[in-house]
Amino acid sequence: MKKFYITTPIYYVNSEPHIGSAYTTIIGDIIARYKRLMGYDVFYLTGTDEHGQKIMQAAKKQGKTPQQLCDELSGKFEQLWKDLKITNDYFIRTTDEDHIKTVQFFVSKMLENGDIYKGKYKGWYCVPCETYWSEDEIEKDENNNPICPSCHRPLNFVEEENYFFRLSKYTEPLLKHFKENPDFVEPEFRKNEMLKILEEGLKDLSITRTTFDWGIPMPNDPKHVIYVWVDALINYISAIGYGRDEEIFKKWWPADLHLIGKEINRFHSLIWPAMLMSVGLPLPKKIFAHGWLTVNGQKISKSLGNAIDPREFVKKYGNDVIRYYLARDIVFGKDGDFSEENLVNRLNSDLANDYGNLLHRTLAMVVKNFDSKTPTPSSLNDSDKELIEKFKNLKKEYTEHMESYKLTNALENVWSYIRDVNKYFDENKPWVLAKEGNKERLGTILYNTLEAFIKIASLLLPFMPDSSAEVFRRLGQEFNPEFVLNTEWNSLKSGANVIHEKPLFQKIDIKNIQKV
Ligand code: ME8
Repeated sequence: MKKFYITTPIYYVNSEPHIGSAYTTIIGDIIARYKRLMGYDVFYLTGTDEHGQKIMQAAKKQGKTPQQLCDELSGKFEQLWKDLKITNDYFIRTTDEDHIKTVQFFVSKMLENGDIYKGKYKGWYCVPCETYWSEDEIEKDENNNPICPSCHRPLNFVEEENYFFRLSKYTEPLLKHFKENPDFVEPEFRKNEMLKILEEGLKDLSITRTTFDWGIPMPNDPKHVIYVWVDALINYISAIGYGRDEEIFKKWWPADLHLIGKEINRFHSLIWPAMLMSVGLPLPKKIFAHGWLTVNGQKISKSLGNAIDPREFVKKYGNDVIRYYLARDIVFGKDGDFSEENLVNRLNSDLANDYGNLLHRTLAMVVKNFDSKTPTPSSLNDSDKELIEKFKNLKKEYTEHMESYKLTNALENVWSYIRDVNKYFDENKPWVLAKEGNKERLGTILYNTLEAFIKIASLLLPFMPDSSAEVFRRLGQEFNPEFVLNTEWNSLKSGANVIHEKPLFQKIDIKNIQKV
């Protein structure tokens, strides 16, 4: 069986999860479910990043110990993913005993390989980003104070004796890897940003701190704690048993896809691969850096009060609607705006109108004319054959787009087909055939429409698992991956009992909604 190992970033537990963290985790879930549908053995990993100065400061502010804060918030992330029906196979916490040991094991190997040396760090540090910045990288605010070039918040000056990783040594090997593996980092414009940094040459990286202690002790010198990013990146291999269970580790590593936001690309595409080269491990196959969401045009931030809890949306619209909207409206890879109004428009036009309504009409006719039993098709005419042919094209286009993570395009393909099925239904006028008593032709049209639905619901299963399950139930079918793996037009059993209930999706009048 082919394997697929996919990861999300592990989220900081200094604040509650919001729609941004949910975005990556939902997209990861769509890809994981798609791969399972295609017959892969999938391992989907997510978790929480719990060490470092940022968490320590957040705990202090709330009068808690860092461990208390981590336990509380990590639990909230884990619960949210359950509520959102995320199918992660494991949830890693960097305060797990196994992870701590693995990080020390990994860093010991880097030490043994001569890639770590002691030096003095003098420079800038951004606590919210947990990132070091050199003098030539920083920006200044209107009062000439240094600010972070990534998050634009004030920087701290750090002067400490630290251990350094010889990152500079890996500039050339990384350049070679990028050239030999042109799809290593996607999208292409993000890869080019990384190539630019590589071409300028990497600088050695400070990988320990001594001025606080909320971290994993350096194995050879426990006064130092390991830099939170080094600790965090190792999660991708500690979760699958690196240094503990060779068999499991070999089964899953290298990762097939690290899914991340664009702001942490440098860590994943340059520092992490260099760390892996240092200990002699293969590199992940792909890093995909997606864009950032704004909410109604504004940056997501606690101070703006728009760090919305995804649960509120799910309560109001349902899980599938949020998933569909995020994958359909936010072009994967680009920045995008989360707007409740656009979400309602998608719900009304794509889901209620194009998709749910046709199923509703078809099932009503099966109930009325065939005693709620799936009819038996008879000979096919040109319009039937065209519908079948179009499905074969859809399957091909959908798969190509899903394999290259063009999720928006894959959904556009499915909706173009849904509109074709609507057209097929309307042009064949089954209501006229019913009136004329032409059961043979009527049965064929209804069968073909339902068969199209079982295939559409299967292709939509990764995006909208609940409504797809509902379509199978209403068509009296147990889900079977063959519905889509096989392009033959005979998935539906004639005579199966169908169920006609309220439409799958209810339209909402945007004027009447109280915005979340
Ligand atoms: O960076 N739009 O954790 P983090 C889209 N612990 N995605 C967003 C987003 C937004 N507005 N806001 C957050 C860290 N994200 C580190 C990672 S990995 C070894 C360590 C998503 O809690 C996006 O995936 O700040 C981004 O990369 C991630 O959350 C950052 O989460």
